[in-house]
Amino acid sequence: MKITDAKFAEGFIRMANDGWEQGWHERNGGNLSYRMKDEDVAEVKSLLKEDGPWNEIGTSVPDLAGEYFMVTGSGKYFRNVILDPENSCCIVKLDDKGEKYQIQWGLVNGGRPTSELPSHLMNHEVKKKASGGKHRVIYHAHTTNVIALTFVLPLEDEVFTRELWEMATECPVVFPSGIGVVGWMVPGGRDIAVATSELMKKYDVAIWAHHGMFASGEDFDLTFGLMHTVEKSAEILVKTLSMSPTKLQTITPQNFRDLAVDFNVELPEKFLYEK
Ligand code: 2HA
Ligand code: ZN
Repeated sequence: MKITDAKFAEGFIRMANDGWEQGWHERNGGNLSYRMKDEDVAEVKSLLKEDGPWNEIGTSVPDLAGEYFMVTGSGKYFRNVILDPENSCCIVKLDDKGEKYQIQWGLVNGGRPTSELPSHLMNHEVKKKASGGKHRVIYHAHTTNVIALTFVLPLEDEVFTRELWEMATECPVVFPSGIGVVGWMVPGGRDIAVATSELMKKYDVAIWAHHGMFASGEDFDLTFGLMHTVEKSAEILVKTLSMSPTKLQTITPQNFRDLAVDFNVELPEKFLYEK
């Protein structure tokens, strides 16, 4: 058996390729991580190497101590994941303090896990707690239309959530808790990881102004679907704004309240302001 034959690895590779095909991963843009289940680890354990060096994560995630993650590599291209997964991805184990990682598989030509490892792991730590252990996937993509909107909309959670909810009826059902927004920050470090993971306590989606998006979910389908839904809604908004700065009609706050009842979702009133 090869690691890439394991169901979780197949799902990981397929999702990376789906993102590439959407056009969200120019060059080495974007990154993906999966918090492995005990049964995933058991399935591939005999193929993992436990003698590699331990490296600093750059932040501390004690609630993830000892856990295993499949992640894309720093500087690696999403378009190559499906062709050469062993060179583009890795499996890392965290130490018993949640401060260091060891590469146990992959990155066969050298390299490190994604430059956004601090953000991925801090988001995993927050979402693991908030979801009672259910969330396992963190996905960062350079979604074109969402990025475009960060140049013209106020960088406020309320505005992005409401505008994106309005552009497609399914949106409030797919992301009822809303979307958080981080103003422009230097990527790759602990500060942006802290800011993003704060938002992830409340939301499953965080936008990085002029950069891209983070999404969190229980599995590959739900997390990719979430990213796809938000970006599709942003595309409709970009098209609408390109035709006209004003809408002739839209989904109203009362429409959202009615939808919430029938679809059994809770839509926070802070997003249903009068304009
Ligand atoms: O290049 O997307 O945010 C990977 C990235 C950094
Ligand atoms: Zn990025």
